[in-house]
Amino acid sequence: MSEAIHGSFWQIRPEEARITIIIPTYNEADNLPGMAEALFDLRLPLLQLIIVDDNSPDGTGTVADELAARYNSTPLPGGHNRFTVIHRATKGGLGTAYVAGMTCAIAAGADFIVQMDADFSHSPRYIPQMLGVILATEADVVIGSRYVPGGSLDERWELSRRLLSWWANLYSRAILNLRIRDMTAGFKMWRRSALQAIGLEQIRSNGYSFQVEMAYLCEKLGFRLIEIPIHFEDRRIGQSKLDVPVKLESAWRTWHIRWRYRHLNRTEPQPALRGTRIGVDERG
Ligand SMILES: Nc1nc2c(ncn2[C@@H]2O[C@H](COP(=O)(O)OP(=O)(O)OP(=O)(O)O)[C@@H](O)[C@H]2O)c(=O)[nH]1
Ligand SMILES: [Mg+2]
Repeated sequence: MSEAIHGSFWQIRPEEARITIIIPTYNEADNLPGMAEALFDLRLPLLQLIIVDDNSPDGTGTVADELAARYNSTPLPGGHNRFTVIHRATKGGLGTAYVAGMTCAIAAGADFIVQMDADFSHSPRYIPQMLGVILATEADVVIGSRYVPGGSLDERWELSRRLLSWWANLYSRAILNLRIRDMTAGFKMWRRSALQAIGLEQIRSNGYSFQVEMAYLCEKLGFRLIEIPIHFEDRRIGQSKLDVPVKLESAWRTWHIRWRYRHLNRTEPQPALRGTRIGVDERG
C-alpha cells in the first residue's frame, strides 16, 4: 500500500491513487477498444486495467493483447504495466474471473480496485466520482447503484429484464436479510483492505451470484458501504451471457450463502460513517 494511504488518506489526491480496473470478458471484442480508451482518458494517471478473458471465440483475447502492447509502450512510473491480460482456457464464470483479477491487482499493489462490465452498462465517467467518495468518506466499498434515489435503468431494457433484476434483488435481500438496495450491482470500487478482509479464496460463487456473495460479506463484516446512483445503460454491442445455468446458480447459491455463513454475526459499521450511507435504510 502506498505511503499516502498510511497517512491520513483523505489527503490523497485522486491523481495519486493507485487504482486498478478489472473487466471480465467473454465475446467483448467490439466493446473492448472503446472501453480501454474511455478508461485511459480519465484523468487518473496511475490507472491500471486488468482484462480476464476466457478464450472468447470472437477473439477478445487477441484484441486485448494488442491493446496491452499499445498501452504498455508508455509504462507507469516504477515500470508497472498499464494493461494486463489474464487468459483463461475455458469459460469459467464471472465470479472466478473477478477473483483472479482482484487477486492479481492486490498482488501488484493496487490501493483501489474497480469491478465493471466491458459493455458500457457501467459508464467509466462514474469512476472519478466513486474515487472522490471513497477518499472523502473512508468507505470500504462504493457501489454504483441502480436502485437508490437518482439511479436509473436504460429505457431500452425490456420488461422481462427489469422484472428479473427486481426479483433477484428482492429474493436475495429477503433471504439474506440485507439492506443494500442493489444486491446484484456489478459496478463497485473496493478499498484494497476490504478485499483482503473478505479473503477472496473463500468465495464459491461462479457466476452472477458472486455479486450477492460479496454484498453479503460486506454487510456481515460491517464494511462501510455507500451506494451512489448511476444510470445503467443497456449493453452497447454483443450478447448477454445471462443464460439459464447462470440464473439457476444464482437462485440456489443464495440459500447456500445463507447456510455457509450462518455462524457469521453481523458487525455494525464504524459509528463515524453511520448516517452517511446513501439509500440504505438503518434497520436495527
Ligand atoms: N471472463 C469471463 N467474463 C464473463 C463471463 N460471463 C460474463 N462475462 C463478462 O462479464 C461482464 C458482465 O456480463 P454481461 O453479459 O454483460 O451480463 P449482464 O450485464 O448481466 O447482461 P447484459 O449487459 O444484458 O449483457 C461482461 O463484461 C462479460 O463479457 C465468463 O464466464 N467469463
Ligand atoms: Mg453487461
